[in-house]
Amino acid sequence: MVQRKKPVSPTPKVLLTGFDAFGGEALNPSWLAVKSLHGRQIAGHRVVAAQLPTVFGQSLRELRYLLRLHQPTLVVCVGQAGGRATLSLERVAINVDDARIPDNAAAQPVDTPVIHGGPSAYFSRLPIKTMRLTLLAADIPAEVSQTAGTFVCNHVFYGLMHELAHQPTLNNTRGGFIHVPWLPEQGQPSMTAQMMAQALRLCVRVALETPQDIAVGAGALH
Ligand code: PCA
Repeated sequence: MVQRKKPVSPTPKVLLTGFDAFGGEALNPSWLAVKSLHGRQIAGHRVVAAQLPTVFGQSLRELRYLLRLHQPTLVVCVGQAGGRATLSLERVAINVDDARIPDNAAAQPVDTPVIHGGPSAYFSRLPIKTMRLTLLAADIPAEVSQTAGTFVCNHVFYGLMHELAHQPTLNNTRGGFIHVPWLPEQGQPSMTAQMMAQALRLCVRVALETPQDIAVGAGALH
């Protein structure tokens, strides 16, 4: 009798993205942090890390390509928020591009929608309250943020959530956005690269293992 091999189902994937340096800075901690997790296994999933350009439009085209290519079960896009002291678990993406500085292709859109005809906003699909409590319990400063700004990070966050809402193959994919502070060498306030990587690892695990977020106030103590 011919022995048929059982089809091997591929390891499910987590897609993490970071950005290239922008605004005249030499590096972007979001990329360094996600890159350090590339290839790791977390809760039975394999992490794929990719860099997006800090460019309106192009960043979203590359993200859409990555989503089609990897069909991840979880997507966490990460960006730098210089001046913030804690890890920011973003709650909401808005349908506005309004750039304070030019992007890396010298574009500076003002008051334009990310997606014409799209809803005003999307909420994160990540369990941000559970993530925050988990991070605080690990002595990592973290907060729920009510705005991801109106630059390329919000643009990518909004585009991600729009894609998850409209692509039937991504209907069950969870996704959202996290901002990280500067690294110590960029300025203050800051967080070390090691702490950022640990924080993202914990966030990925929580997102994979927490089907339903807990309803606690954004300022609740752990
Ligand atoms: N931070 C910028 C864009 C790229 C990044 O890392 C932002 O917060 O929009």
